[in-house]
Amino acid sequence: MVKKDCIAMLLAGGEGRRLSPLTNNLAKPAVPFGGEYRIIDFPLSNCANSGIHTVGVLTQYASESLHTHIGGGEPWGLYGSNLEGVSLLSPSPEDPSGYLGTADAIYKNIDFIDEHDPENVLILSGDHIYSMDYRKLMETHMSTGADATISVMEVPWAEAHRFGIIEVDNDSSIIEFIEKPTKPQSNLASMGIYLFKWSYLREMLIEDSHNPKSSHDFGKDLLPRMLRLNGKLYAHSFNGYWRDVGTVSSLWEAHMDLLEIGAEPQLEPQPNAWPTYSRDQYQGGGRSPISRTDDHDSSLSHWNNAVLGDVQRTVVFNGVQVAANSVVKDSVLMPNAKIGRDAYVSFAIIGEGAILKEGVRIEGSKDKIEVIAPHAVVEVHSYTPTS
Ligand code: ADQ
Ligand code: ADP
Repeated sequence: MVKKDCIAMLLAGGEGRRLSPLTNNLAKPAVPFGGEYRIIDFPLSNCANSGIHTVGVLTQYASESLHTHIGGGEPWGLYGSNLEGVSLLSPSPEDPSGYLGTADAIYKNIDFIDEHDPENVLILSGDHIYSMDYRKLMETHMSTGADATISVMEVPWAEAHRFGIIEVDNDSSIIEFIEKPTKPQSNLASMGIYLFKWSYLREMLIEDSHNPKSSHDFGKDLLPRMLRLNGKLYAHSFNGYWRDVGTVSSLWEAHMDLLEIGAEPQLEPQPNAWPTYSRDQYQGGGRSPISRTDDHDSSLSHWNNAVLGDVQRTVVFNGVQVAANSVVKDSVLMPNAKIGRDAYVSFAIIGEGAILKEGVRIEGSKDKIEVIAPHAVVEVHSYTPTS
């Protein structure tokens, strides 16, 4: 067998508590995004576009939602023999503890990776919105001869505490890594996208598995341990659009970015050369790329909608209904959401299939985005805003 340069392992098993109630019955990577996508479409499309044809997807929490969406990998062109395409990797039923942390999820799939015998393993997250050519990360990794290369970018200082924070030397070698520091000393954040030499990662995973004090997480345990042992860790700077959408406000903001003139071309730098694939467009028989409608302060409209009310600065998914005489502003209407007559919605995410009855008023603010759970039925008198 020819040794592969690289396979990808996509972490998609986290509970996504910070996205609750959108993740009550749904894995975070399966949460709808951008009118017709689900979050995981972005890393999967990046793999396909970067020529990475073997992708293991590690699922655990609400795994059925992801398995249904990913299926055999056809929408992304990621299917084929048993050594190519997408493989859905859930914890073995004989393993009652499941995947304890992100590193444990990879550790428990060492056999799967060994079967492919790759030189390098790319570790990805299922909760990021971005377009990225992983081949550029690979170039950095090969040119430094690193054991591990971490993709990094500067984030706003106010957000830095949400990320793994990195300090680098002049030559981009990493000298410090602190997971989610309360007082960040730098705003250079790990994007949670790692490229490892497989022989190196394999050894470190086995060592970590014997450590009873470890939570078996890349950010909390593996990366700091690698630095302590003088591993050769380098940073690769990414300059494009990238957002971690693991919280309600970041998910809302990434949707508003789609509506901003300028952000969209960044997200899809060359729509034809770097398409984002999804199951909906695959089954719907055609691609309707992320697009803006200019009639209403740039809201996004997609097929099968019936929008009669006044909708402004809002991302509208497939199958949405907005009845006459209602107002929706600065919001996200997820698939098949229904807004009744005389309703008023602002700064809110209305979950998939949720129904707002006549006259309901949901009023969030920039600092407090209101969320209506998927499939909730909200009546005028039953709704209390979250405090
Ligand atoms: P977080 O985003 O907080 O930080 P987390 O959400 O826990 O990391 O996990 C990342 C991915 O792994 C998610 O896609 C999640 O679904 C998945 N996952 C979590 N636990 C899992 C498990 N037990 N089994 C399988 N999959 C699991 C991470 C890094 C930070 C970095 C940010 C960037 O730890 O250092 O800055 O990502 O977004
Ligand atoms: P504009 O786009 O100029 O802000 P709108 O007609 O969208 O005008 O809304 C004006 C204000 O009226 C809003 O800020 C809101 O407080 C109120 N409003 C509009 N529609 C409704 C509604 N259906 N129910 C309650 N209040 C509403």
